[in-house]
Amino acid sequence: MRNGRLLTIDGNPADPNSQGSVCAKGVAGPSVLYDPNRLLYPLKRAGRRGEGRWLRISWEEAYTEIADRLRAIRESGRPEEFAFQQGRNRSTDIVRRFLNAFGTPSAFNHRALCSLNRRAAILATIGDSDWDLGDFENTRYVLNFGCNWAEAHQGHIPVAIRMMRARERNHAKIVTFDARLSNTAAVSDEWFCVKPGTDGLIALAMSNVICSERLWNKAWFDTWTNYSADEYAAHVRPYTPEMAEAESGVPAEAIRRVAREFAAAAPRCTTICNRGSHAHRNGFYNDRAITVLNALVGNMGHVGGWCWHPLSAWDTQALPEPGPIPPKPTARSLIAEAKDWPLANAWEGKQMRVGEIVYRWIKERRQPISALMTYNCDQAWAWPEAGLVREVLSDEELVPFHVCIDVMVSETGNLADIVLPWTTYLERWDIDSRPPQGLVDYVGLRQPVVDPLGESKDLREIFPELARRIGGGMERYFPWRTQEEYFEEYFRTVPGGFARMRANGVWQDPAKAPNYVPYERVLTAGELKGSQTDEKTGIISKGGESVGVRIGGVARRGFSTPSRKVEVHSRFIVDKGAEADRTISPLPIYEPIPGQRERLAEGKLIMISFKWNVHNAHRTLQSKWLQEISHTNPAWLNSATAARLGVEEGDWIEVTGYRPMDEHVPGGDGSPLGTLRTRVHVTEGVHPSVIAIAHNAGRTTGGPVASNGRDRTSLPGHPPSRDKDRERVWWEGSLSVAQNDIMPIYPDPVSGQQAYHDTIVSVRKVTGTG
Ligand SMILES: Nc1nc2c(c(=O)[nH]1)N[C@H]1C(S)=C(S)[C@@H](COP(=O)(O)OP(=O)(O)OC[C@H]3O[C@@H](n4cnc5c(=O)[nH]c(N)nc54)[C@H](O)[C@@H]3O)O[C@H]1N2
Ligand SMILES: Nc1nc2c(c(=O)[nH]1)N[C@H]1C(S)=C(S)[C@@H](COP(=O)(O)OP(=O)(O)OC[C@H]3O[C@@H](n4cnc5c(=O)[nH]c(N)nc54)[C@H](O)[C@@H]3O)O[C@H]1N2
Ligand SMILES: [Mo]
Repeated sequence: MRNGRLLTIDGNPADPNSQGSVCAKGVAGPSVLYDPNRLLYPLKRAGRRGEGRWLRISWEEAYTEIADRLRAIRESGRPEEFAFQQGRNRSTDIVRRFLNAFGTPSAFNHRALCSLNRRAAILATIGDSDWDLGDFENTRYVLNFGCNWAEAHQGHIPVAIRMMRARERNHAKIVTFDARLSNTAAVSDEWFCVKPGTDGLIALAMSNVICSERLWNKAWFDTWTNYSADEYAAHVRPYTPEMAEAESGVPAEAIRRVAREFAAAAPRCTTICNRGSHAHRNGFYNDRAITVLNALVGNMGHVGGWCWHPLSAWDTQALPEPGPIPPKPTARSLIAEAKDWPLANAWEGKQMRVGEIVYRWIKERRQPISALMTYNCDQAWAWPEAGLVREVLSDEELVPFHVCIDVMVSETGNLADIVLPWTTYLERWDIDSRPPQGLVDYVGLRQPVVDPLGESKDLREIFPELARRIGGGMERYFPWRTQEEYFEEYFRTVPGGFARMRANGVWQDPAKAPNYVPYERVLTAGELKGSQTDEKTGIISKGGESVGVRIGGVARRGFSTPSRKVEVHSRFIVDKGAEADRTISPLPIYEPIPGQRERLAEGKLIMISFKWNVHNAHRTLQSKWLQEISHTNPAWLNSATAARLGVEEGDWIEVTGYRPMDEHVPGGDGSPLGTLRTRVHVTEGVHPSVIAIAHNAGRTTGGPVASNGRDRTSLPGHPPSRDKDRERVWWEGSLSVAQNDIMPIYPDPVSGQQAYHDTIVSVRKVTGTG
């Protein structure tokens, strides 16, 4: 800081995850904070929705109007008609408190747009967590299926630094499967270019090699999974490396060799996967197959192996939420329950929703919505069929009242009735911690480094005020006079309390050990008291709940699955499927994407998407520092494909997206969805059946920096910008396309995960410019 102004940002060395490292997006924080297009005052729509005409209003006016609207809904006895739409955020405690106090279950999130399949696959298999945390720091071999950890991944820098240490210190080998030469593939020892949607098949073929060559850890598999290694060997026998080669394009010999290397490094080897493997129509099974590959070599929970932690954030038992806790809503929400997708909400406490169907279902009037509040989410831009989202948000009958809380005018905010200016993460408080990469949980405090600019406010101020004004008992759940008071109470069990948190920013209990082989833990006499053991299965239960499993006469904790073992075979998912009339395979299988082969044969391509290292989805596109580095997203085409289409570097093309041809998908009739015009980047670094378009470009709002000069509006009542850089947007007019306008809503029928990388498109050369 200098003279009260933030100049730059460093990492906190006390943070056990980042250990003091930040990425480009972190360093660029000041350019987000001082973005001249930031929202600083509440705005009310003046013209039609989406017309872009606004009136500056006072917080008093905003609060009054919102509270009156919400109070009427609450008092009508249909609290579910107030829906809340959130994206990735660190304020979940206060959001949950407000929605529960209000009594609405209509809490929509972005899970299915993001990581649902990976979570569901892990939950089905080990039960203990929905998040794998490979022990990269200590590993010798990493098998990466479609994760771009050097640029993206939810583990961000904490994963990347450990990967690089593994290479330098342990001479770890990193093998990456990606449909495109990502920067992760570039820093790997080997890159295999896969046809999209085939990672699960490659994992099954590797399993086949490991079984048939007996490279497995048979003793571990037979002890700790609910299926025998011999049975699994029989199950994977049809998935030969030759079959995997024919489907994926990865040579059978390479599949054999990598499988052998992976098994030889066990237990200090691990897989990592992400949206590349799971954001597919068959993604649940892909990630199941990848997860079970770890069980085959017996690396689960071991040093340098495939690990996890039961807590993906702070320890809520050691740090209980302060104050009076509102009860869970009793009202029901058809849209939130999304019962057509049996695994979305199958696990207690891991409600995942199916975000991509929300606006389609509102349009179909499956459930009336009287008021919508959007927060930290830009579904009108970042979600599939973004045009449909915009259509629904524009319709005052379908969405009679829309309040958007954001730091800048987004495509979503543009379609609101009231926009509330939110503080950036540099001006607000949050309790925060991430899945612990070091396998020991911790808690962090985000604290303001500067006073909120303009009249921007955080949710932690907005919600208590709204609760008081809505009244009817809601207010009693918000007894704190200041945010400091709330956190004072939150951190009372931390030695040194809030003062220590303010000084260090983070706390980790030194008595806690890394979560290695948690399943082996021997149950204490106290834990066993009053328990029963099932003779046949060895499952130990107490008061109707399973608490452990007897292995060779010893009572151990096991896994938190119904069998207390790794569920290679899952009856649970079969039963869940049956409830929704869906057939789910109990074992990992390979399911080709319906219709894909036929449409590729017609010359069509598969459109995939990816993220750049210097941008975070939508929320960094107004950073002038980051936009200067990356502001465009031409379509990557393999040189052979480009030759076939008769296009060269820089040529213009028209890309038409089609809906899936899939009876299990809403609207799955194969019809064209929309067309965009873009330019071509010809490269060897992409699969010949693929067209790859980066996610991080294509804004039409947010000012000249974010929109490459398309949006030059100034916000009413906002001070004119004194930032001269606004006139130096040298990338003005650069190509930037919104890919999601031609991407269909495509939920995996099993889980609801949006299939981001299965869009069928046709490509046509056009002359002239876009
Ligand atoms: N084509 C394509 N689409 C994708 C993806 C993809 O890879 N390809 N990825 C998907 C995934 S994984 C996800 S999780 C979703 C994410 O989609 P969203 O959850 O909608 O996330 P963002 O696009 O980041 O939008 C979040 C909003 O938060 C605001 N915001 C919040 N905090 C801050 C802050 O402190 N500073 C700034 N500047 N803005 C803030 C931004 O203005 C923005 O309007 O998108 C999905 N959409
Ligand atoms: N810099 C940056 N970091 C981020 C984010 C961001 O926006 N920017 N967003 C955060 C969020 S919300 C998320 S969910 C994570 C996502 O983190 P990742 O999942 O690691 O990243 P993505 O770019 O979504 O997709 C990963 C890769 O999948 C590849 N791919 C596509 N189809 C296939 C396939 O069938 N097989 C294989 N093997 N590869 C395929 C793409 O080319 C891409 O390189 O990143 C987080 N971190
Ligand atoms: Mo995500």
